[in-house]
Amino acid sequence: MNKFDEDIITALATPNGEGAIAVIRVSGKECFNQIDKIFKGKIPLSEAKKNTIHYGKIIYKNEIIDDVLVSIFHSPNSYTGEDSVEISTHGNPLIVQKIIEILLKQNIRLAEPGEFTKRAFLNGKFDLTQAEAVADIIQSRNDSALKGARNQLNGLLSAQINNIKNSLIEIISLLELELDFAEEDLLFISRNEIITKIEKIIRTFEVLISSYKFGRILRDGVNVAIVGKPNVGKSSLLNYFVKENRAIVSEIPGTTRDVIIEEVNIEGVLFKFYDTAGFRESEDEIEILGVQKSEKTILQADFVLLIHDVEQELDLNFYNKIISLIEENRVLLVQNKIDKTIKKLKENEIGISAKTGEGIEKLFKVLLERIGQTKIYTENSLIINNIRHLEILTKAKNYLTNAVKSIEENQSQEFISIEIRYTLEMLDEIIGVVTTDEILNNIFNKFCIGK
Ligand SMILES: Nc1nc2c(ncn2[C@@H]2O[C@H](COP(=O)(O)OP(=O)(O)OP(=O)(O)O)[C@@H](O)[C@H]2O)c(=O)[nH]1
Ligand SMILES: [Mg+2]
Repeated sequence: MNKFDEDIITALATPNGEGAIAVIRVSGKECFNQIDKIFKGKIPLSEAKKNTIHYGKIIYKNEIIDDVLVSIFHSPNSYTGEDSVEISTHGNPLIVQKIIEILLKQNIRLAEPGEFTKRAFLNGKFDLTQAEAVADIIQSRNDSALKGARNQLNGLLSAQINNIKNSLIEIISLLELELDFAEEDLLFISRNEIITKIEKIIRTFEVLISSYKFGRILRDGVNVAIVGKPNVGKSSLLNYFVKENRAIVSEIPGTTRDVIIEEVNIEGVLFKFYDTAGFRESEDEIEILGVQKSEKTILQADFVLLIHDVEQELDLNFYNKIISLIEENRVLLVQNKIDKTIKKLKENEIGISAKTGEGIEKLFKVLLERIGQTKIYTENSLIINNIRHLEILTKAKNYLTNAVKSIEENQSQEFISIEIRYTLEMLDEIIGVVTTDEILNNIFNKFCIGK
């Protein structure tokens, strides 16, 4: 099973700190023997029935360290695919530290970040996209991101990639058969048929590639800057979103000086709202710094809510200054304080009151529409959120586009099949049929220790 090394590794699998229980993981060939040196239960773990749980004590140099429950998993029926043990201790960091120190004296070493999952991948428990999904599952902070990660762990992306691989392999084998009959000038597959098939695959790639933006937003949240002139109600709006007095609100212009960030979950999508200092010329050094920060926040935002006091005239210079910082279609002009006026808004204008909450549902609706495709991407559709996948799929798409070009230019089959071969290499890289240490390290270093 251990294709890559024979070390036994260990790490704390639960969060550091006090808790009801802590779980220490150990994995590696015949790790039961090593644990038996410090575990005293009814029977030695190495003689116990496969995949069972045992009560006992961790004893080292005659000192009882803790009463523990030990679960044993025999290869291949474990997370890593190797022989593994999970020791559940009382959730005291001191106990955990002691037990790990003792384990390290038993020819066991500390696991690197993601090493358990890396071993699971190398032992064929799942492919690379699924291993990556494990990290996403742990880190998902909203429903949609979690669903996406679950789909990926369930192998939705791998299945899609494997389907595409199969149809490309079919095309290639027919093309290469032609080589054997080169003298007879036979075509085993019509060029038009290849083009139709390849173009269908290119479209699949395009859908996946264009899902990235949405996928990233699902995972990391949408950054929305709340900006405007002083006193228009930016902080009031932030407070309304989070339903508490998070930012100071006052009738004095120039109240907010720093950027205040709050996360809000709207229909399963994570939004990060940035309340900023109001834009105006100021002599006050701190306020000037605040305005500079506001500008920076706009540059990094996915969207800008440009808040305007409905009772005031729109300052076009100011509006143009804001949209010079970010594309216009990422700016939403929001008329605030509509509770104070009987003024009729134009049909496409968004009117709200940060005081009464009027219009805010509509604002959310527009925001969700703007981040887009909420309707196109339904629960089970495949969304990529991983830059590695994005880059590989983009390359794969280019190779296939070249393949189509070769056909259209009537080039011989070698030129077509080489592009298809390159595409296949790309697909293998996604699911991890071929990997390098560098790729693996990049992926697994982002995991936490113990996973
Ligand atoms: N009637 C009414 N008053 C509002 C509304 N929103 C904000 N206000 C009032 O407008 C004043 C300014 O509100 P803030 O939320 O502090 O405005 P701001 O844009 O954060 O101001 P700065 O931080 O100074 O840039 C306060 O007195 C609020 O109570 C609203 O929708 N209706
Ligand atoms: Mg404010």
